[in-house]
Amino acid sequence: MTIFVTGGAGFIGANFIFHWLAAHPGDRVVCIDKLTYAGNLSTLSSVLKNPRFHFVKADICDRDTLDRLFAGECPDAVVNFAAESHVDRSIEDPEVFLRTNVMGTAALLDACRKYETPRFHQVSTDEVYGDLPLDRPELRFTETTNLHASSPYSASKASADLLTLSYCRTFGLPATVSRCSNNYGPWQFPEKLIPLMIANALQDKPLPVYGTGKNIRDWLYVEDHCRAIDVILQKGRPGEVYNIGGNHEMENIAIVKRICRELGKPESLITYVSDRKGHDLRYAIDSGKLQRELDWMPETNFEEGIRRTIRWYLDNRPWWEEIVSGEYQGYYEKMYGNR
Ligand code: NAD
Ligand code: TDX
Repeated sequence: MTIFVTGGAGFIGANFIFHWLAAHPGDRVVCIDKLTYAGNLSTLSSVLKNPRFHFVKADICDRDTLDRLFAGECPDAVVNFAAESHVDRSIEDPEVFLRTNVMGTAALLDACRKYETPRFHQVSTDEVYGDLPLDRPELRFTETTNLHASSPYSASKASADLLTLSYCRTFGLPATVSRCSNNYGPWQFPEKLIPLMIANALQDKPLPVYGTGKNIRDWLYVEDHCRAIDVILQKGRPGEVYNIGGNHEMENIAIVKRICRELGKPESLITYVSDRKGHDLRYAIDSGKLQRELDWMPETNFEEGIRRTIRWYLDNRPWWEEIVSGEYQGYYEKMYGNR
């Protein structure tokens, strides 16, 4: 079969492409990516010559190009990873989040409708549920928790989820949605917490922790997320939402200290900076439905995953050094210069 993977030059999409090509030796993967600041073709260099892989530089909002691609390839499934994905950027400038995350998803859904694509999967996030208080550890998000987005990013993702489910109900498009907790692992852009702290620590730069550092995230190794999407594509029921989580909650400050310890760097590098606006306190995912119905479990525990991730950033310095020395430097100055 042929599967379209949008946003495959980004962090999770690229890991998903590696997973799919290895796990499904009979399948073709077509990656559609606009190569924004977050997309990096060098990430895909190991598969660019694979005859079962094809890369197309295109914007998911470009309906004419989508029409051509769908007509030419008739995909058996579409997995939509393409998105503006960084909360801090959405606070600076929400518009592109609405364009890509909402209008782009709508364009893909219309193409799937027109070409009767047998399966569409929307990759979403636990952030659509808003946050949980820090003093109620027993609470967790289930698939029936109300949507309560806090940032323009999460509001745009919630809109895309609703659109996807509406196309299933109204037009009978066989679509599923997954909402995952925070991912970490190889190839993550160093604007996100874990790779940013690793890259800064390796350069002996300050480690900027927002607010008190007591905000909690639930961490999942990226390969486990990819396996979850794989089982949802194979066995998930159209019209359903599936939560995906690592069952590993940690305070941000504990993560940063863990990275210092692993790299042998002093905790004196940690610098508390002003908080993110509207900063969500705690995310915690109940992924019982996915475990019960589709027999999925996370396989990589945090200790193993973080060691593997740190090792990867040590072994792949040119990949992230090129990013932190280029255009991204302007972003870093803007976001952290006077914080
Ligand atoms: P990323 O920012 O690393 O990658 C996004 C990719 O999408 C990039 O390659 C970029 O070039 C591409 N893209 C952006 N706009 C595009 C457009 N208009 N047309 C085509 N391509 C476009 O993001 P990520 O962390 O890999 O996240 C992937 C998906 O998973 C997103 O939808 C995100 O909301 C979701 N998600 C991420 C996490 C996480 O922890 N990173 C957790 C849950 C869900
Ligand atoms: O420099 C930093 N200092 C800091 O304290 C950065 C970049 C982050 N943080 C904090 C903010 C959050 O509480 O760390 C936590 C994690 O931040 P991010 O890596 O920006 O992730 P988050 O905002 O939790 O969102 C992520 O998970 C859900 C992804 O970026 C989203 O795409 C996904 O949907």
